[in-house]
Amino acid sequence: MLGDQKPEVCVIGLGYIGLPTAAIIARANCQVTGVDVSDHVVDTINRGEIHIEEVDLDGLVQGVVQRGMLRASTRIVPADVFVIAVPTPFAKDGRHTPDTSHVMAAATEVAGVLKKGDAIILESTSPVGTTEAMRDLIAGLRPDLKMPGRTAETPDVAIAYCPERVLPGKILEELTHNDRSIGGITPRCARKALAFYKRFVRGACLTTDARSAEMTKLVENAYRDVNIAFANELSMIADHMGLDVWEVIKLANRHPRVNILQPGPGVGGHCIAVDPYFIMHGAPDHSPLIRTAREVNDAKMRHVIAQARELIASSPGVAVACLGLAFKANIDDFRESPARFVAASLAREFGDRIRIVEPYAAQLPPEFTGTGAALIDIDTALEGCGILITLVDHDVFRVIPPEERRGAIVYDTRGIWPDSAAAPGENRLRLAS
Ligand code: SAJ
Repeated sequence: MLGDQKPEVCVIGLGYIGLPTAAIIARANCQVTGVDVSDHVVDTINRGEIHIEEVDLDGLVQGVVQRGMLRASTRIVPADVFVIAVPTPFAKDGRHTPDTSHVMAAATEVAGVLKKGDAIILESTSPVGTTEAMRDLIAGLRPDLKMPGRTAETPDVAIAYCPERVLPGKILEELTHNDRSIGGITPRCARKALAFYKRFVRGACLTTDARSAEMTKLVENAYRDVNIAFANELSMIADHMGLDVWEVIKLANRHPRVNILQPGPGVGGHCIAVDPYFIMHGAPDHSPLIRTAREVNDAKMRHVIAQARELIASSPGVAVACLGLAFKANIDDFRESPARFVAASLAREFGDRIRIVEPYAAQLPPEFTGTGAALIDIDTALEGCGILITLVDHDVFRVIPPEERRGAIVYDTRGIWPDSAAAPGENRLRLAS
C-alpha cells in the first residue's frame, strides 16, 4: 500500500470531521478525493470554500483545493486508503439505538472499488463490533478478496478503526497534535493504519485491536458526561441548600487530586450526550452509572427551565435576555444545544418578553417562529432587559463588567460572573446554577 509512495486517499463523509481530516491529509501531499452525498457540499469544496465553521479551515481547504491536492465528488473513486467519517446517529425508534447504516452504506461503496493492498479505516464513532461487521459486509460483497481476521492466510486488505477525538473549535490543531488510538482487525491491519496516520499526526499513535479502539472512543465521552453530571448534580444540591456551587467547586479544586468540571444548563453537542447510549446499548445491565449520568444531565436542563420560569413569572412585565443559543462557548453550532432548548421553552411560555442574544446567529432557529421572541444584540439587552439569563459562556458575555449588569436580576447558569454577587447595588439572584 504505502512504501515510500504517497497513498491516494478517499475520505467518505465531508462533515465536521471528514472535511478537516481530508484537508490535513491533502496538506501532507497525499492526493485526496473527498466524497459526500450532498451536491452542495461537493460544489462548495470544489470552489475552495467550506460549508462548516471551524477555525482556520477555510484557508486550509482553499489552499489544498487550489494546489489540486483535494477535490470533492459525489462518487467514490479507487484509492489506496479509504477513510470513512460518516454520521452514526440514533435510529428513529426512540430508544437511542445506534444507527450504523451510513457506515455500512459507505463500506458498500468502498467494496465496489476495493483492490488488493488497500486499507479501510473507520473513524465514525461506532458501537463496539462495527468495524468487524463492516469487514463481514465487505467480505460478502467481495468474495474474491481475502479479509483480515477471517482466514489464516495473508489478507488482501487492511481494516482498522481509528476514532477522532478533536474538540470543535480546535479541530485542526487537535487533528494534528492529539494522540490517536489505532485499532486493527489484526495487528497487521493496525500497522498499516499506523503508517498512514504517521504521515499527518504528530501526537503518539497507539495501536490496539478494533473493538478496544471502538470502546475507547465511547469511554472518553462517557467519562466526560459522568463528570459533568457530577458538577450538575452538585449545582442542584447547592440550589437546594442555598450554596454558591461555583465557590464550592473553586475551593474543592484546590485539592491536588480533585478536578470538578463546570455545571451548566445541560450537556449538548453530538458526542458527549450521544456516545454513552452506545455503551448502554451494548451492555444495558452493566452501565447504571453511565445511564444515571445521562439522566442527571438531562434533569439539569429541566431544572434550569423550572428555575427560570419561576424567576420570570415572579417579575411580571420585565424583559428577559437569554444569553446564548450555542451548545458551548465561542462556536456557532446550535445543534443539540441545551441553551437553545431552554430559551425556546421560555419563549413559548413568555412570548415577546423573551429576547435572545446570540452573536453567532444571524437569525433565530425555526422553533422561535411565532413565539414573539426577538434576536437582539448584547448592548440592547443590557440597556433594556431587567432579567439576564446566561446560558452559554461566550467570551463576549464573560467580559461584561459588573456595572453594566447592575440593577438586573441575573440567573447565571454558567458561572461566568462570579463578581456579580459582590457588586454593590446589584440584584443578583443567588441561584447556584
Ligand atoms: N460542558 C459542561 N461543563 C463542562 C464541560 C462541558 O457543561 O465542564 C458541556 C458543554 O457546554 C457542552 C457539552 O458539555 O454542552 C460538550 O462540550 P465539550 O466541550 O466538553 O465537548 P464536545 O462535545 O465539543 O467534544 C467532545 C470532546 N470529548 C471529550 O472531551 C472527552 C472531543 O474531544 C471529542 O472529539 C468530541 O466530543 C467528539 O467528537 O466525540
